[in-house]
Amino acid sequence: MAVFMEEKIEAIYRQVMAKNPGEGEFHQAVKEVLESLGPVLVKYPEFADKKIIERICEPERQIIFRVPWQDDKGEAHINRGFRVEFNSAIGPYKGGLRFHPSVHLGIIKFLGFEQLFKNALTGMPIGGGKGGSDFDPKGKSDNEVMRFCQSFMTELYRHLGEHTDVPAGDIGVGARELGFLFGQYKRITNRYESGVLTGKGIGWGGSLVRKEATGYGAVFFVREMLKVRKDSLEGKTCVVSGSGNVAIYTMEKLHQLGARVVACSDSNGVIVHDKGIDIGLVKRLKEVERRRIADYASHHKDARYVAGGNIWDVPCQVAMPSATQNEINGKDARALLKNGCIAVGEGANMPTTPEGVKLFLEAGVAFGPGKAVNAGGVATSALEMQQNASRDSWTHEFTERKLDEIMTRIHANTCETAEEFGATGNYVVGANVASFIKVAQAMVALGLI
Ligand code: NDP
Ligand code: 2IT
Repeated sequence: MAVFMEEKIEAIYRQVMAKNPGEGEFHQAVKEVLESLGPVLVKYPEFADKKIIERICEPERQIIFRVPWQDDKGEAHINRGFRVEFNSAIGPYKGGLRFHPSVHLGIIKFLGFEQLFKNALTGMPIGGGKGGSDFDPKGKSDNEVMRFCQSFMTELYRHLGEHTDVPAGDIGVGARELGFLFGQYKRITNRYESGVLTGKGIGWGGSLVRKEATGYGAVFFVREMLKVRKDSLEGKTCVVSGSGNVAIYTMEKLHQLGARVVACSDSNGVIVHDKGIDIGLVKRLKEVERRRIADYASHHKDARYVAGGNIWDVPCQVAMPSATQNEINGKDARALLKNGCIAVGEGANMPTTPEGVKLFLEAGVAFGPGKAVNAGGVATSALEMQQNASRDSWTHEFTERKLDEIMTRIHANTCETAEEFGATGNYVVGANVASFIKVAQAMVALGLI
């Protein structure tokens, strides 16, 4: 029976690859989830009868559109916009927008696929979607970014709505971009529909703690993984890749819990500061001045900048990849293990290659996959939607306590599910199985749609 199910799943995977050519990241994300599902189909044969896996791998709707805009010199540019509305079985489509030159349909589909499972894990009523553009905000003026965002929303607005599809930020989309996007949505629709976007500014419908939530939540998850092993973050040496939204607040919470972060990075290089990264300085350089991490070294003579360096060569006990997909390969995983790494918490989406994941699991380190570890961001987005719906605003303490409870619950759920399905300690299986069952049960209940 089990072997038959594995073969059935293998056939579905081959079909997904054939139907979605050239989308390597999407194939990778699908494969990782499908590999966990054999025992699920044995326990719930109706999921196979009703072709839930085949349906879950096919987005409900995919939107691709032209985004024309003018730069400050009056020259015209054309970018491509995407929104993939993956699954709305348990709530409106929810997920961020990524603006980065590497964006193409396959990237948005992998992110949307991950998102639908992540959102199910949060326990909140949110479906999965993702969007973005190959626009590069780096080096653009505020006015150029505004014109781009206005043009992007001029098409996207017709697909959105607080009960339909609710975007937020991701790489290259932060408070500035969300402001311009919300402004254009409000202007076109003539509605102050706060719940249509999350990650908004505090003065115009945003939630306290949303900015910090992904990073803080990721650290709460790692804290829980270490607790199971009768260990803690106190005194641990940590490395956090990236220096954007997720990385900054990961570093801040690690510091608050008594750990020492010795390195962070951007796509140009790595900063190593054995005394501990000066998080206030990173915030100022990246959030306010929009500078490169290289500039950190001119403020601290005892810090080292390695242009083009590999952050995973910096020895640490806890690694938190928080930049982008496939940033830890097999070689990096081996370097981390050799240097004594005992825990890996994925703040980014799919930052570890399949070979890297295999090595971490075989070595028995505490490995937390992105769809569980970084779910605090979207969970707090759902808390923002709750506040918008009730026209309320909660305190920082209250909201952070809720986030902590959600992350602690996700950890317990993934841990228990792994155990129930014969994979004790394997959070990859726990996260894939727990979230799949939740979405699949809703899809069965809603009929063949
Ligand atoms: P930001 O744009 O704020 O920061 C991204 C950081 O990662 C920057 O330091 C950037 O460096 C680096 N980076 C991005 N792309 C690459 C690349 N191709 N190679 C090397 N470094 C790169 O994004 P976020 O912090 O919001 O997102 C980081 C990760 O976390 C992404 O995987 C995202 O999907 C995930 N995530 C984000 C959530 C959120 O709420 N924001 C929620 C859950 C997950 P540089 O400036 O040089 O490009
Ligand atoms: O990957 C993610 O979970 C996000 N970028 C956040 C999504 C959201 O809707 O808050």
